[in-house]
Amino acid sequence: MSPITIALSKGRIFEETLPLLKAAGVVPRDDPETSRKLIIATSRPEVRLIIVRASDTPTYVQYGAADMGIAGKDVLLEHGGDGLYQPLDLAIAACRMMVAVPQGFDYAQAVKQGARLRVATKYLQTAREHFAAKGVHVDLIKLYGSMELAPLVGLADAIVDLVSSGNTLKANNLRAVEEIVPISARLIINVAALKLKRAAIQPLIDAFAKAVAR
Ligand code: PRT
Ligand code: MG
Repeated sequence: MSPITIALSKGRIFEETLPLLKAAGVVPRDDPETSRKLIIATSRPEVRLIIVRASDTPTYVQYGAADMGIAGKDVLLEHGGDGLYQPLDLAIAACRMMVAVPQGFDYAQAVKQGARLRVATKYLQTAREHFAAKGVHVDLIKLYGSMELAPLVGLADAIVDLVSSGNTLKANNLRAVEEIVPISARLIINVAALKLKRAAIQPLIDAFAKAVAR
């Protein structure tokens, strides 16, 4: 069997992928939360995992450093998807990408008046497209995390961020005013690897698909 490398980020993607891997007969030999290893062997000698930053997963797969990987739709929208085959919505790590503002800010009114909004986000591409499609004028400010802080200290009028329980917004006196896109994690496959290693990759896709459908 051809060796197969799967790129995953630790945290929720890794945890929620474990049952899918198990359904494919793949059990990691180490836990990335406790081990410092970035390459993890599995119960199947031809399958190994590499642990990457969530936003780097598509890059490893695009260049073939990993044959396949699991990445959030948010990350894929920013990446663009070049060189990636995306056969499966895994329905894990689900959340929504939303526009949020401070409790006291009248977003609908600001939009109606054609105000120019300062929006802080990690998701420049997706935010740019969203506001352009709505005809809302925005100055986007790139942040790498903790977007919720930006409106509280006057850096921005609004943020674009992921929301799952809504607790983070609530704890910071923010409210979601608009959904941009529902998010979940997708299986991504290097297009060339799919052709060259189909015999090894297809059974993994099939096992994941079966586990997702259950
Ligand atoms: O943490 P790091 O900076 O390394 O990278 P990352 O934040 O991109 O990775 P990680 O592991 O946190 O997230 C991986 C993927 O999980 C993301 O790309 C999403 O596709 C998905 N996901 C699902 C989420 C959430 N739910 C989520 N709630 N990613 C982040 N969040 C954050 C959100 O940004 C906000 O700060 O959780 C906070 C909101 O959560 P609630 O429950 O308070 O609403
Ligand atoms: Mg995170």
